[in-house]
Amino acid sequence: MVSLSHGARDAARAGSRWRRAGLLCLCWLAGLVTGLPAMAEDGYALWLRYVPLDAGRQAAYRAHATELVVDAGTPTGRAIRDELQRGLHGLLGRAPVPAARAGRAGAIVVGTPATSPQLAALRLDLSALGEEGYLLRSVRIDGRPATAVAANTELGALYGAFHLLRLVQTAQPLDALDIHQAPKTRVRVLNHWDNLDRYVERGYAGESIWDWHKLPDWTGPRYTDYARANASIGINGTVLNNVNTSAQSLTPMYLEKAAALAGVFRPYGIKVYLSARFSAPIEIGGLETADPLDPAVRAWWKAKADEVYRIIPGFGGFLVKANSEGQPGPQDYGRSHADGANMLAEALAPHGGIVMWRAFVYSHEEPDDRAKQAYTEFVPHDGRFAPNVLVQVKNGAIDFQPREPFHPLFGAMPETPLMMEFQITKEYLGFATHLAYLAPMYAETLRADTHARGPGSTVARVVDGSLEGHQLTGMAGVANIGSDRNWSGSHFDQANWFAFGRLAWDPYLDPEAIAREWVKMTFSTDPGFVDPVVAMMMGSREAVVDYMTPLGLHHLMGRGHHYGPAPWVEGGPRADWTSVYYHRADAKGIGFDRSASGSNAVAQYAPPVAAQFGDLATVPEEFLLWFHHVPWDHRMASGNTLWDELVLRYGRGVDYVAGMRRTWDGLAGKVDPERHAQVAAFLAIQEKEAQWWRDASIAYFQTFSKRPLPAGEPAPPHSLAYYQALQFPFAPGDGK
Ligand code: GCV
Repeated sequence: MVSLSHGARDAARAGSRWRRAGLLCLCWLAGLVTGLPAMAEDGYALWLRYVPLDAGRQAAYRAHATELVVDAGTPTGRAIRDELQRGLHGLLGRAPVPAARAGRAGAIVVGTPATSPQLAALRLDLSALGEEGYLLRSVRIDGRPATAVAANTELGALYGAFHLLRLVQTAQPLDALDIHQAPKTRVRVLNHWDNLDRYVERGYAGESIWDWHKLPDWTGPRYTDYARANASIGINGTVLNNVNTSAQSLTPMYLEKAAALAGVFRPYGIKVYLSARFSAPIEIGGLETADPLDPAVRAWWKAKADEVYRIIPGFGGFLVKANSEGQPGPQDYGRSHADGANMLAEALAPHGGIVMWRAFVYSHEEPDDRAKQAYTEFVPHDGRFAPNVLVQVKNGAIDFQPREPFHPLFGAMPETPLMMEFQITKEYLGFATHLAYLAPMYAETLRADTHARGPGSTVARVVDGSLEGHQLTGMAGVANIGSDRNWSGSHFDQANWFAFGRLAWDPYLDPEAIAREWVKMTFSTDPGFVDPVVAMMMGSREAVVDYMTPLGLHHLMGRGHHYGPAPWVEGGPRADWTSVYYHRADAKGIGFDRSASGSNAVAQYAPPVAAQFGDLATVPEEFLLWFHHVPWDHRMASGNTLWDELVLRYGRGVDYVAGMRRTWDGLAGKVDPERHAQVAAFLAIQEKEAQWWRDASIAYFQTFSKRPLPAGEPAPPHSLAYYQALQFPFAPGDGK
């Protein structure tokens, strides 16, 4: 390394300061000329950038934003006023004038009939909007055109205000508005897998944003921005701590800290929830047992719930991971999940709180196929859960793989409200550096037909309660948020947070439409940018499936940290934490036989689905190796053998990433250089790692198939031993 003297270093620093200053000036000038913002774009503003529109659009929208009438006498009212002022000022270069009553053409009137006499006088029909819905309507007030943002509650009005801003951000007309919106699920929560030491399990965006040490006295502006971002997409709850939790989170000291966060979030309609450790009565309560049927344990939880509500008014409830991956739970005492959940539900019920009881359970002592265990444990308890319990079910039966068939619990517990758990953080899809837009994956599950009550019994209808008439409904997303300046570890991962919120609000939304909104709000409304970027996003998750786990393969990543390919993982404490358990490759073929001749996991689905998945002739190819052990020479729909198809799919995934790089490189002039550079660098990492996945996987599986690669497919550049020897002791996000 070249070493510099102090003097030389100072001179170099001064030189680089001048260079930086020059660069800033240039950026500023470039901003003036191009209309792009002169400030460095670091992604902090998310999709709430509010940068100036072009002059023509500004003029058109200003006519609809002359005055702002909103009762700012409450914290939520102030949040509405501030957001609209800030947003419209940013977008239009001029904020609407605050007014007590609409008196000019082009006023925006926001509120409820109770807070706004002018809205009340319009006699709008708000009856179908519930507590969180809103109406955006072009109206006339005293003969002058105005825009009404009306709701039954201030929170509904806040959601409506964000919708109005979204319309402007995405260049939609405001002339003839008549938009009714109400969320289709009730509990729309982020699950933070954040520990009290700020380590984030499966987190790839830096340390936790919760600065527990400085709470409750310091609540920095980032918490408000977190609340704004979530409210803008309809998220109304956050579970602050990891499901693998410490009982410390329930001590008064930490409750006070959580209360400070709840205070910041409250005006934005975001409730605070906590993960509760089932053995807390022992660890912080001094009891000798946590048996849910023990009266002293029940009394302890009742007192704890009372205390939590005293400290955190409006608290949402508890999330529980029990008897899963070593966590304590009711089965430690021979009790059921329902016994455990109902004990907590009873403690929370007087306060209106809920329990989100996770169905992510499996045990290495249980020899049955891991994919079957949740169903086996939960279905017998259908109808036994208290009314304020939601059973929280991951989208698939294994664990957030790049592709899984829908979880067989959906449709199988008609008497129990089931909430969806999606993973936003990309534990199994390349961490933060791979560009994978997840809405198509979420939608694929939501649109899947369980056939529980005949055709059309989609997972979305289970989740929104319409299939069985449940009122308590919800969706959880495992957050990808950390203290990185851009929140999510990469610019494109912000899209997954956004899409989760939009789909939790309305599980029937179109992933492409969501992507289009997000790109316009986050980057640019230029169709020359939006169209190629949306197209690239839409295929990006399928590309990950191709280069990591094509044709229904799953769980083939590095042990523990889950980084990179490792289909050779075997041995260790439990078979269901190895790759060989899942792919079962041998001289004959590859895949997990879950048909009637194998584990018969297919039988957990309704008969038409079981028949489709269970038959090699009808199973969709994307789930082929999930459900069947298939000979290497099996003929695929393409006419290729299975082996050739597998190799080609790996390559197809790599090629897609190369294509994304080309697309992105070609967009250099259409996006700020800061974000362009980071995305470009991450795409280069992704291409390198996609190639690694392809090469390592092919090198390994070829030892079983013993077949040549299809013509033109390059051999892996290294030996299998080379890939197997790679170690990543410090890969981020590993469980602790
Ligand atoms: C929070 C997977 C992850 C774990 C996670 C677990 C869960 O196993 O690898 O880190 O633990 O899922 O969802 O509980």
